[in-house]
Amino acid sequence: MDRIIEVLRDRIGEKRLEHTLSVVEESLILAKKHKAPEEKVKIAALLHDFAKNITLEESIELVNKYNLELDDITKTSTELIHGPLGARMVRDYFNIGDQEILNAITYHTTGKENMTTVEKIVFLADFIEPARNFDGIELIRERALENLDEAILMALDSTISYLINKRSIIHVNTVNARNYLLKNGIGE
Ligand code: DGI
Ligand code: FE
Ligand code: FE
Repeated sequence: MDRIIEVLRDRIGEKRLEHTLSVVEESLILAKKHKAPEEKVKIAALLHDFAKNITLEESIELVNKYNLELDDITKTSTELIHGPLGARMVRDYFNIGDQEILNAITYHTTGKENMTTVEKIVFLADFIEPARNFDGIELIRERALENLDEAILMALDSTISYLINKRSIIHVNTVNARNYLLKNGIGE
């Protein structure tokens, strides 16, 4: 853990490390509440923004170096690249092979259809960690303790509204994540 934190401090800087540690803390609260494997959640949360402070140009170089196959929308945005690229990088840096951890990192920004509890928790913890502040966040924080799906739906609605207001492209995974919850009912 200490070694990972030192590598992280070096890569993403002190401020992003603070955010990361808040996400770890938040995700452990959610893991306890929803009976998810705490060690997995912790590792995924700790590494979720590993590829965050990388320029688009350098990100694309790394994507090519790792032969990562990404769709065209993802490749045009550092916001969308850093999840999948980060997952590939931590496989390399820390020899992490657990697919659920890697998926939680890959999809932490957009979400996806049919997420596991670990994936849901990392997605939400990133969204509601204490330093985040936007309209409606308190309600999402409360719901996250009771019903992960409901809280994720609220988070996705908020992100989609934000993206529409900015006239940004909405990634298909973001839409699929939301449609899946609406189609399949709000579970636990
Ligand atoms: O990396 P963080 O800042 O901690 O948080 P994050 O990985 O959730 O990234 C949030 C950013 O990603 C936020 O500015 C909104 C953006 N984003 C989320 N979903 C989509 C998206 N951007 C686009 N273009 N399309 C999406 O579907
Ligand atoms: Fe992120
Ligand atoms: Fe984050």
